[in-house]
Amino acid sequence: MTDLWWKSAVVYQIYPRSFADADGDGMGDLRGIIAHLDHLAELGVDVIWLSPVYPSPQDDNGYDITDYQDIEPVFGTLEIFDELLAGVHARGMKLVMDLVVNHSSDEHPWFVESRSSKDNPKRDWYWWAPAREGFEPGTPGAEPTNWGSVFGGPAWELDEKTGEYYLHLFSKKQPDLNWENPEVREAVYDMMNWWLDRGIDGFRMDVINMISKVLPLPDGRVTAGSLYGDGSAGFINGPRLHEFLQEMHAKVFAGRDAMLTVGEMPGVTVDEAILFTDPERHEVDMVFQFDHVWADRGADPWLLVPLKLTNLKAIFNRWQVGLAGVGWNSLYWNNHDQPRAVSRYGDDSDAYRVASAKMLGTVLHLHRGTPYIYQGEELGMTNFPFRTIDEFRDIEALGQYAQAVDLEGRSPEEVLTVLRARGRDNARTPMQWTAAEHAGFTTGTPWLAVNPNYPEVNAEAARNDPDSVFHYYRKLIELRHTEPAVVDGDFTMLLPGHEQLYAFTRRLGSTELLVIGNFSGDTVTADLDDDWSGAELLLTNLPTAPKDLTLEPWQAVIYRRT
Ligand code: TEU
Repeated sequence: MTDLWWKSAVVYQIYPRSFADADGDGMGDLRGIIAHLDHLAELGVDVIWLSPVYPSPQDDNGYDITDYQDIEPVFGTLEIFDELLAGVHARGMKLVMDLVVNHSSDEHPWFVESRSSKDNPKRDWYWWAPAREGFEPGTPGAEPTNWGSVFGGPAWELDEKTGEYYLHLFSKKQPDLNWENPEVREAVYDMMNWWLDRGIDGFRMDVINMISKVLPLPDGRVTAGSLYGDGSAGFINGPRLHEFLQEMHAKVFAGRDAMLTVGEMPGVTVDEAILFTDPERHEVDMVFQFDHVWADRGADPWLLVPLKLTNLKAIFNRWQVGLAGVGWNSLYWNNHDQPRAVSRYGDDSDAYRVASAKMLGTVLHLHRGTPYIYQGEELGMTNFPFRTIDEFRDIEALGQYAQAVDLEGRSPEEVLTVLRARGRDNARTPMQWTAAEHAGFTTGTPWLAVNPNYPEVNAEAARNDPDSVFHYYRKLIELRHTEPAVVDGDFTMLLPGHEQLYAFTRRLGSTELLVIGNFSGDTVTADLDDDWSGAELLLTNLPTAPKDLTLEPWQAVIYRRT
């Protein structure tokens, strides 16, 4: 069992660029993180996941790496990293690094060599292909497949020098590594071992379900109105993925204790996730699935689909039931790629921001799985009031906007409406520490504007206020550490057809927990078959306990009976 320590753990994600700036250059850094470790220790989290801090031209804020075994100078040095690691361990926490090995930066020496000539020994470390038969390189439609890249434009870039194209599922500065080549895999495993030997406690694996591609690379389906084909069937959950993950496990994790591995897997299904997370198969401990964060997106990417609570509940229920016997869930509302949870799923108005942020935390943390908190979520940080496209910095927002507006003829306003609601920069505005200038994030000019609500929404204010989101999250984390039913209890969804209430039970032996969250601004009564009148109220997010399961707007409750 010790092996599965992460079942009772809570993970906190740091996006280093936006967390805390110690040297005044406007960009977060490792010394900034060191200075705030007590904030995390007080919150009570067990693990810190650090988004990439490796040397990088920062085309995709560090998800484009030029050296896997060093620290980006803007963030610090390896010595400062060791200090950070020691500081984390000294507080009884663990540190998990981001592993970005579906692609590297185009400035990585591996790719520089690979592109230098067709017969370079590293040529085959990346995906190179000639123009489509019958096409001149560089002419429209000459790309080896019709795939679009995630950040807009085609997934292939012509390299003039050798006249061939290279594949990049993300930006053209993020060429895909060729995992078919055993030398690539060995180089990655060596690098992982080097970090683990240095003392880190595991990895969050970026788009790890894209490393195996279907051969030969197939064209994707083109939908009306879009310029490119959807190549996902050619690279999501590819034919050798399980083999690669098992090999990685054998060469890196086998024999190491108390590690945590989580695979980020856009498009993963429940059935596949059972296989990935079955401990007997030695692949990964848990995966990030995307079903709930894709629930407000339809076939047309530039139309917002209103979120229905019944849909959200059906998704979570499917994952809870599916991974009940074998496997394990990771639980998250947001991260550095998603808008702020309270703005998306709650109500970020003055009246309900605090209540709804706490309600969302309650519902998420009481599911079966390992909860992930994204920096600032514990303060109830909100989306940024973006007005124009110039205010965005994210390569995804800018690239998708350019494709949609300049090439596909969408109206700027329709595209901006979606970016305001869903753009990744919502999550990337600086962490709000104090009511001082720039929210205490930096003494310089922040690389991305601070949310104007920082005088009210900040860590200092939250720590001083016993009724803050921060202290409520502290209690939720403590509950996971003290109540075994939160960790191991069976999950049963209640009221699946209710559009306002999210209700479920967790049962372990003779202990039963009832969790209800009101996802609305109305007062609503939960009509349950069961009588919970004698149960103990463990936690609620409002000053008053509900009577007869009648919940105030955005109220959440946890009852316990034995
Ligand atoms: O994200 C993977 C991913 O699927 C994203 O495209 C995400 O779904 C999308 O941006 C949501 O709008 C990972 C990282 O988390 C992300 O920050 C990187 O940009 C991406 O991989 C490439 O490394």
